[in-house]
Amino acid sequence: MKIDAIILRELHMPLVRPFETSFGATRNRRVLLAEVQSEGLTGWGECTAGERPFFSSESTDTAWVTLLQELGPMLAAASPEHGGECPRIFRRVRGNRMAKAALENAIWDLEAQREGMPLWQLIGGVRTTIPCGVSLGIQPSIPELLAIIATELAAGYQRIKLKCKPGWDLDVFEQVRNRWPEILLSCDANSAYRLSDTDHLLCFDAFHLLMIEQPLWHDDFYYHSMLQKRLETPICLDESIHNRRDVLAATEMGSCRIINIKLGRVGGFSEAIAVHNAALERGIPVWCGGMLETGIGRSHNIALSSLENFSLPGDVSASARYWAEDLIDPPVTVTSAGEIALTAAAGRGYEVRTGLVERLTVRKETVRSFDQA
Ligand code: OSB
Ligand code: MG
Repeated sequence: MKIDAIILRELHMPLVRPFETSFGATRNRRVLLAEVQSEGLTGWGECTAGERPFFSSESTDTAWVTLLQELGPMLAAASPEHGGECPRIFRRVRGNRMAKAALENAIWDLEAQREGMPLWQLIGGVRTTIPCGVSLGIQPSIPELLAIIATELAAGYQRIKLKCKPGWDLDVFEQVRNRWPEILLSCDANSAYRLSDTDHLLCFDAFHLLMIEQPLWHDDFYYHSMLQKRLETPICLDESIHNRRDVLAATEMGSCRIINIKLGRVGGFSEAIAVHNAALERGIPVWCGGMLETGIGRSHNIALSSLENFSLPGDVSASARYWAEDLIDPPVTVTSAGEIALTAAAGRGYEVRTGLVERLTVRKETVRSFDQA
């Protein structure tokens, strides 16, 4: 398909409540969207880079420059027929996976629209509903956290994930487990611990967590494998997994028993599917992570979650948990059974509210293709 225009936008959107992890708090999102126009259709992608390079080395600003100067012109010159061609188109650019994913996912969205089929079916999805959990940030106090958990369980969510760090872990798990002995409960440290914390981490086993996500270094497999040997609780890797080869390394070394897949972290649908398939072949269950996306990134996460091996509840939840007004129509809703239903609509399955997008845009630039440059 001929690429007629690639438009980058930065939108400012306040979260309905701040989200705090072991690496910091987010109140206002600087959202980077890619709009790819082709033959009368528009595909949308969202870059999941954070405002600061604290989760990964990318940030809103690094992704903006990379998209505008490198990836955008490469895509404009390529006329891809399929989203799956994007990794080859971008191959000379190292890393910058969240920036790449914004464009690649927009091409998959376009391709699904062109084929008149739902994006989730185009990628080979088989689930018609996906199980949902919530990721709860570090709170000012344990009673405040307990009140939020009660609300989310009443809404139907199937799994509660608690952000943790030294000083916000064992006491929290104990009080949550005292009140809810049976719920699916997990935690996510975002690399807040070191191997020297092993004795402390072994105490997590008492709370029968479904998993502990990324306890150690963001770029590590080896020390996680040493920890997993001693820990009963399954380790789930998030930050460490960037591609299919990482799945092979992590599973061969025994670094984890579960994998979190994020479209941005692995560079888009092609690699996310490859990671999914590699995990499936090795008997490793996966689930879809979240990066505080707007409805655009969320719609892509929903499509991804329809693949066979997404057997555990993900961090993909309702629009209203993040935004007063989401960028899509209808907003994402979750049933009282804690599920999101896939729809039969072509493409991403949710209309983009272009008027609202325009109103929230603070920066907008059109990619200049190489032949114009
Ligand atoms: O580690 O999964 C993470 C948010 C920002 C950065 C990293 C993570 C998260 C979340 C939020 O856990 C998931 C969501 O609700 O979108
Ligand atoms: Mg995580």
